Amino acid sequence: MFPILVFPDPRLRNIAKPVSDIDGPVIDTLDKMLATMYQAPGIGLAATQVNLPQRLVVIDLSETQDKPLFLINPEIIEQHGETKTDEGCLSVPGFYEPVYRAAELLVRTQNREGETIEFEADDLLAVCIQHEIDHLNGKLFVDHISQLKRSRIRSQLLKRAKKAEQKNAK
Ligand code: QAP
Ligand code: CO
Repeated sequence: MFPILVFPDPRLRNIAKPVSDIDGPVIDTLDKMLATMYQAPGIGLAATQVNLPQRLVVIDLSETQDKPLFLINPEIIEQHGETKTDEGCLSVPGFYEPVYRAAELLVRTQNREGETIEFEADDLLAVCIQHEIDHLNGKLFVDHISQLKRSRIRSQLLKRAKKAEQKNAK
């Protein structure tokens, strides 16, 4: 399992680099990311969140944690409409805020087998893909909400981190 970075950790601002070879080490990273996400539990995790600046995403929207999607170098090539969803993030634990996103996407990505595929996404999957690609670009859902809400979330998470640190020092 990987430790997950928490906002406002500056490493969440790293821009991830394209993955050139989909080989054993990349598959191992994807599997470890999936285990980290399932354990949390969450529905989406980008490599940036575990301090790996590579363009890798895992998503599983199923309740049974048995329908994983692996996205390598994902790109949105078309987007349509608008939708508003309450979003959360494993890197912003305990906070949920509404975010506007495109409602429908055409996505191009490589899969675990290294094939380039295209597919359409809507509903929660479309929202999740936009949220995860944001991570690869150093962006967080809190960048889409008001500055006031973002700064409140930042102070609360810093306060929580300091309390945890004090506890660990005892
Ligand atoms: C991104 O988020 C997402 O605050 C994935 O205490 C979320 O898996 C896309 C989580 C919503 C679209 C809609 C959050 C777990 C998990 C928390 C997640 C928490 C524990 C978030
Ligand atoms: Co997130």
